[in-house]
Amino acid sequence: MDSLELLEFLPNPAGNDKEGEYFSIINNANQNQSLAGWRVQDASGKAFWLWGSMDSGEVRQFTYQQTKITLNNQNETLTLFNQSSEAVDELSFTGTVSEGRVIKKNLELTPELIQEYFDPLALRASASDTINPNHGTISLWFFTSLIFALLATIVLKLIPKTEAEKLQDEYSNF
Ligand SMILES: [Ca+2]
Repeated sequence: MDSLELLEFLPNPAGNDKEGEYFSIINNANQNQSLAGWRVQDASGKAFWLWGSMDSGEVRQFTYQQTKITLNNQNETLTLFNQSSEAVDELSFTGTVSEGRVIKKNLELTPELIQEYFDPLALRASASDTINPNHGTISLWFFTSLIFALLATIVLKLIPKTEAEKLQDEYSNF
């Protein structure tokens, strides 16, 4: 089983993109993993070959200074290939990413969800100079909204029907 995974990347850092862009990789195996022959490729096909090895649980960050891979602020995909050139992991986003937003997998965002939530959030962040982009807060806001929506759905289903609604149901059967 392949043990390395793309953990996150920052395509649009505050300030100079070339100084702040990075992606990071985690070794999820319970043992040391050699990186020889592994590579990360961006949407344009530019590759960065990894080297050395990573301990179990270790996270390693690769900056633009090392990789020379320019991460797109729009529609970027990073793919991790193992030593057999098999694509073992992928991390991507569509649309325009707001400044400071870290792309991660843990919210399991589908392309549809990203389009629905990502672009409005980008607009919201750029609409006011006083807003300091904070991806942690935005993620929390997003997550809280999801939980409230879920709870609301559950509660509505649990509320017993009133007599009026029952009559209405019977009436609609005729
Ligand atoms: Ca960029």
